[in-house]
Amino acid sequence: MTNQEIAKILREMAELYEMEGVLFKPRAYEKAALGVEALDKEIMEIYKSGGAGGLMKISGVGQGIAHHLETMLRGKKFAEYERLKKKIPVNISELTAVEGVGPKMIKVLYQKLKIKNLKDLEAAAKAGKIRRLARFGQKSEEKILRGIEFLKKSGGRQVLGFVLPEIRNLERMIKSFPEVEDAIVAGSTRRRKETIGDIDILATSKKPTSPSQGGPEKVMDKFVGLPFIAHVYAKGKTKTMVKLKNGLDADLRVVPKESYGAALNYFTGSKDHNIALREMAIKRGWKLNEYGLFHSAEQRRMERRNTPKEKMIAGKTEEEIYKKLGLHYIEPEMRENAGEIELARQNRLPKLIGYKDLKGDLQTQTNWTDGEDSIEAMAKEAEKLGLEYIAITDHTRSLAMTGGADEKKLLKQIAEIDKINHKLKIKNCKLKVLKGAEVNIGKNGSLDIQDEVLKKLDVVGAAVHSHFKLPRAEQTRRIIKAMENPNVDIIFHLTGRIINRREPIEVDIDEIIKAAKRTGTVLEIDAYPDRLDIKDEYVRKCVEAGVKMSIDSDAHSASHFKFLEIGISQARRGWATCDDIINAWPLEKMLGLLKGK
Ligand code: DGT
Ligand code: CA
Ligand code: CA
Ligand code: ZN
Repeated sequence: MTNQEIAKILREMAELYEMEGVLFKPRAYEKAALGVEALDKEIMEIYKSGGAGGLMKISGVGQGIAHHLETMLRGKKFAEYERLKKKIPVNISELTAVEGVGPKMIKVLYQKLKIKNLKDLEAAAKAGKIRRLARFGQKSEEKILRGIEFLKKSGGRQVLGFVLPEIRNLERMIKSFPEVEDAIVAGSTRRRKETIGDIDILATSKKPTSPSQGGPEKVMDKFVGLPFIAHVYAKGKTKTMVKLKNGLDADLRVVPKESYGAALNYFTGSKDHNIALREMAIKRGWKLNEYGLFHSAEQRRMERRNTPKEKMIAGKTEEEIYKKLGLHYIEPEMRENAGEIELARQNRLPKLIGYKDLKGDLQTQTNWTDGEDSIEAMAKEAEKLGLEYIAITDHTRSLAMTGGADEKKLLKQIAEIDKINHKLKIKNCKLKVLKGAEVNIGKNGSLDIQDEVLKKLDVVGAAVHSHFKLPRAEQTRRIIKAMENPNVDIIFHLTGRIINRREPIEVDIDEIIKAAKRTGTVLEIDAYPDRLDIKDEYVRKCVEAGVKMSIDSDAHSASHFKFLEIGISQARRGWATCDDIINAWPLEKMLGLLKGK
C-alpha cells in the first residue's frame, strides 16, 4: 500500500469516528494521516526496515495506530475500519470534498436520504430534498449545490502541495532503478504551479552491458510495476502513460542522454515559454525541439555541415540551450512567457528568494485555540527545521468555535511565551518565540481585540473569516480600514480562497496594494497548499509597488511547517527576492520594519 492509500484510510477513520461521536480518536487519526502524508519515504520501506518501532517514529503515530498500520501493511484487514465502513457505506472523501459538508452531515444524509456519493448528493439537492431535513434548510442546500459546481470547475486538477510528497517518492523510486541514469519530474510540478493537471516524468537510461539487462524497455517494465500505479493506458519503448492511485495521470519518457536538457526544457514548459524560445531559435536560423537545438537543414546546406555532431548546437543541459540563445538561465518558476525572456537577455533577472532563505514563520496556531500542538512543541519543530523565530498567532474571540482568545487570554499567553523563551534560552535553543495574534476583522473593518493589548504583541495579523460575500467596494474598504490601524502588521490570507473548494472574496487588489504601501502593512502569502493567498500575479504587483510580504505556514500542527516550501514557490513564481519577504530577514531587521509602521 502507498502512503497516500494509508493516509486516506486514516483520514476516513477520523471521519467515521466523528460520525459515531467518538471523542479524541478523530484528532488522533487525523494527526496520524498528516504524519504519513509528510513522509519522504514509503511507509512499507519504514516497516520493512524498522518494524512496528519504525512506524511509531512517524509523527502522530502511537502504539495503537502503529498496530493497525502493521495489520494493513501485512495485507490483512483493518477490522474496525471494515466494521465502520459497513455501517455507513459512503464515499467519504468524495462527499467531504464539497465545501461545508462534514462527517456529521454525511451521517444524517445517509440515514435519512441514503446519500452515498457525490451523484446522490447532487440529485437530492436538485430535487429539493435536503432543505426538508431538520436543521438543514434552503441555505444549506444552496451552499451544497454551489460547492458541487465549484468542485466540477476544478476539472480534476490537484493541489500541488498535497501531492508533492508522493510525486517525490515516485521520482526517487524511478531514480533508484539500476537501469536509470537520472530521472526528474518536469511540467507544471517543476514550475510549481498551484495545481497540476498531470505529471510529466523524464528519465535517461544507462547503456545495457548485456542484452538481458535491457535499456528503456526495462525501465518501463519496472515503472508499471510500482505500487503507485492504478492503470496502464499505454506502454511503449520510450513513452508510457499511466493513471496513479491518487487519481493523477503520469507520463514517463525515456530520452537520449544528449537530448536530456532539451527534453527537460520542452516538457517543463510552459508552452508559451517554449514557443517564445523556439521563435528566438528560428530567428537565428536554428531549430529547437525536445531533442535539441540544431542548425536548420537550410543553414546546414549553406554552411556545408553534414555530420550529426555539427548539426546539434546544444541539448545535453538546459543551461547550454539558454546560453546558446543568448539568455541567462531562467528558473522554472518564472517560465510563463511573462517578460522573463527579455530580462534574461538583458541579464536583469531578479535573484529569487531561495528554498532555504526563510528565517521565520509569522503565522502559527497552537493548542491554545484550534492548533494541535503546544507552543513549545511548535518551537522545537521550527528550530529543528532551521528557523530562527516563529510568531504564535492564535485566533481571537470572534472565532468562538476555535476557543479564540480575548484580551485576558492573550495577556496570559504573552506571559507564557516569556517563560518559554527563557526556558529555550537556558536550553541553548536559538529560536525565539514571538507574541502575536490572528485578530478577526469585523464586517465594518473593526478588530475584536483592544489596541492596548495589540500594542503588547510583536506580530499582529488581521484576517477576514466571515461576510465573504460583501460587494467588492465594501469588502475592499473593510480591509483597508483594518490596515489603517497602526497596530496591524500583516493582513493574513487576504482573499480567503481555498483552492478547489471556496472562491476568493472580491477585493480591488490595486486599491489594497496602494493602501498597504501607504500604511506600511505587510501582505501575507499563506503557504498552506490550498490557500496560497496571494497568487503569483498579485505577488508581482506587490514587488513592483514595493509592498512587503510574508510567507507563513498557517500551521495548525508542527507537521505543517513543511508547507513553507510551497509559499516560497508561490513567491518565486511572482518574482520575489529576499528583500520583498520580511521573514527572510534577520529577526531585528524584521521587527524593526513592523515597529516602524
Ligand atoms: P498541467 O499538466 O496542465 O498542469 O500543465 P503542464 O505545463 O505540465 O502541461 P502538459 O502536461 O500539457 O505538458 C507538459 C509540457 O509540455 C508543457 O508545460 C509544455 C510542453 N508542451 C505540451 N504541449 C505543447 C505544445 O503544443 N507546444 C509546445 N511548445 N510545448 C508543449
Ligand atoms: Ca503536466
Ligand atoms: Ca502531460
Ligand atoms: Zn485565519
